[in-house]
Amino acid sequence: MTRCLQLARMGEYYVAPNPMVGALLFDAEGKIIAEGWHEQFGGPHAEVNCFAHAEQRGYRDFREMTLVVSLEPCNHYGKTPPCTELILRHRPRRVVVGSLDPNPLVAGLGVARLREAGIEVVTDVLRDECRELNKRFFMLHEHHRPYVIQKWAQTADGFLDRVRQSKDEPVLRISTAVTKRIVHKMRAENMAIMVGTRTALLDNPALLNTHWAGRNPIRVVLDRKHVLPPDARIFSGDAETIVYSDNTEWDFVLRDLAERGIHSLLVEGGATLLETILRSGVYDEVHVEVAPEMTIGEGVPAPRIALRGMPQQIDGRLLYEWREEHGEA
Ligand code: AOF
Ligand code: ZN
Repeated sequence: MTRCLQLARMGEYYVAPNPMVGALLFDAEGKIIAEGWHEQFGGPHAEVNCFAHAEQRGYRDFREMTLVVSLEPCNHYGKTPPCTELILRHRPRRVVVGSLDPNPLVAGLGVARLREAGIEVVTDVLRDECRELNKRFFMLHEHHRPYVIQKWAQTADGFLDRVRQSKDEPVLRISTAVTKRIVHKMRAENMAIMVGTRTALLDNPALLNTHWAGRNPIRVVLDRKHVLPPDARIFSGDAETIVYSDNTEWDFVLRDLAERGIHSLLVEGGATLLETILRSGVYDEVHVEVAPEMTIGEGVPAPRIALRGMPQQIDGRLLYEWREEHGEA
């Protein structure tokens, strides 16, 4: 199963909102004879690629074999046919499953189908690790909202930026070239990225992922008063943009994003939006970058929250990152 988790990760950045899934087959002697993973959204599932790999290598008889897969095999017609049917055609002796699939179209039905057909099924092997790998996918299906990560950078004296009146005054650069890359990695890891009105106006960010593998995130912006100009960079044609103006309540935004199938949201500011979400209590992680030698005396205060845990030190910056366990409305 540890190997399946490694295989699953090969699909990172390319499968969302589907889960990352890895599969392998081992023979009666316990030797791994084939591996596969879910490589791309809409593409074949891990099990399909695994059996295809085995067949490529000349294997035709799977009756003494064990199939290991990090997520319960699906039993529904989605973009691809049910993996349970493929498994029943090949009839391995045993199927070992990491975690059950929270997707209501699958949940428990895949395992039940295999058992009814007389295949031995073992479940919950490294279940916690399998759930952790797909924490975003599980959040969407179990809590009907995206997994939320709040992220900001602040000076040593606790400011996000200088106070600026127009976008002609440049934003304060706190991140370095290296930590900027880490931010783009986070943009690649999450399906959507969100900012408030002032940030969209004053910073005029494009919010794309140009420095890491994978896709651009879907951009989400609040614009209650319809003040964002159509030529704001957030509306550039490079990625989709969702604007909330009539209803900008956090609960509503989360529910709406979930209905659109968005399983993860990175909130990049500004101060008002970050504070609102921190106060709501409905978020999952916080990532804060501190420039330990930069002080500006006055400016836009960073959220007043005690930084937790041991920071990583990267390129002269301190990176704090912690998890919230409550996260529920
Ligand atoms: C698996 N193995 O590798 C994946 C699974 O639209 P489809 O056909 O791609 O189905 C997507 C759903 O199938 C997804 O939400 C999840 O429940 C399951 N994904 N299942 O057995 C895989 N990617
Ligand atoms: Zn499947």
